[in-house]
Amino acid sequence: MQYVESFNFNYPFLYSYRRCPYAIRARLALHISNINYYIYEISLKDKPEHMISISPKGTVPVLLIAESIKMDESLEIMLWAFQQAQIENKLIPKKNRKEIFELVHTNDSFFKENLDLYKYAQSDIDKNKAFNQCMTFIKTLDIMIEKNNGFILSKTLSLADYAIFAFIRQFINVDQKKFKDTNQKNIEGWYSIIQESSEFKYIMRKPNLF
Ligand SMILES: N[C@@H](CCC(=O)N[C@@H](CS)C(=O)NCC(=O)O)C(=O)O
Repeated sequence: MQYVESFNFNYPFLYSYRRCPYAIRARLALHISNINYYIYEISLKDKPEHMISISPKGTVPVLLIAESIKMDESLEIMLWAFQQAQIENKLIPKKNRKEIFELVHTNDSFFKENLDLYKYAQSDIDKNKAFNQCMTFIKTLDIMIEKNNGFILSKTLSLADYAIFAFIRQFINVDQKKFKDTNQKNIEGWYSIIQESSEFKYIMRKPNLF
């Protein structure tokens, strides 16, 4: 997969924001599905009029396909990409489907809400409370990774790993030492495998370096 150098409706067009965890999961899915696409890095403070006109809720990622089909939910983009590459059965095995979507839902609701509380807490009490709430989800993942020998649901990556990773990354980066002190060895190993992967490095390249 490559980022397309200049705008061209022959390729899907992605409005993105480099550090946004939703945009990261969409870019990871497009990348591992070998889809070439044009990427437009937005400023959250000055969103393109065209993006708002096609998706008034104003969030990224937004993927446009062939001028007319729009997807403005990161999970929808992931599923579309996996279907194009015919890798849905590998990344969303039937036997784990329910569990995968339940975990991603917990990530996107409970974990994300507490992550925001943790990031923006006004007092140490609030910060610690939110941290501990986040840790309940992290500990669940840690146990699953240990049980499944490497990734959340099996020995290989699934949609759950790709969809959840960037949120855990944000959590760890709020205070790396505080996280390290909790000694979640399995999550640490899982995190470094994805963080160090060529796929993740590629999709995190700064747009002006493409
Ligand atoms: N449910 C959406 C959520 C996307 C989302 O909230 N993205 C954030 C950036 S991380 C955003 O664009 N926020 C709009 C803003 O900050 O103005 C998805 O999964 O794509």
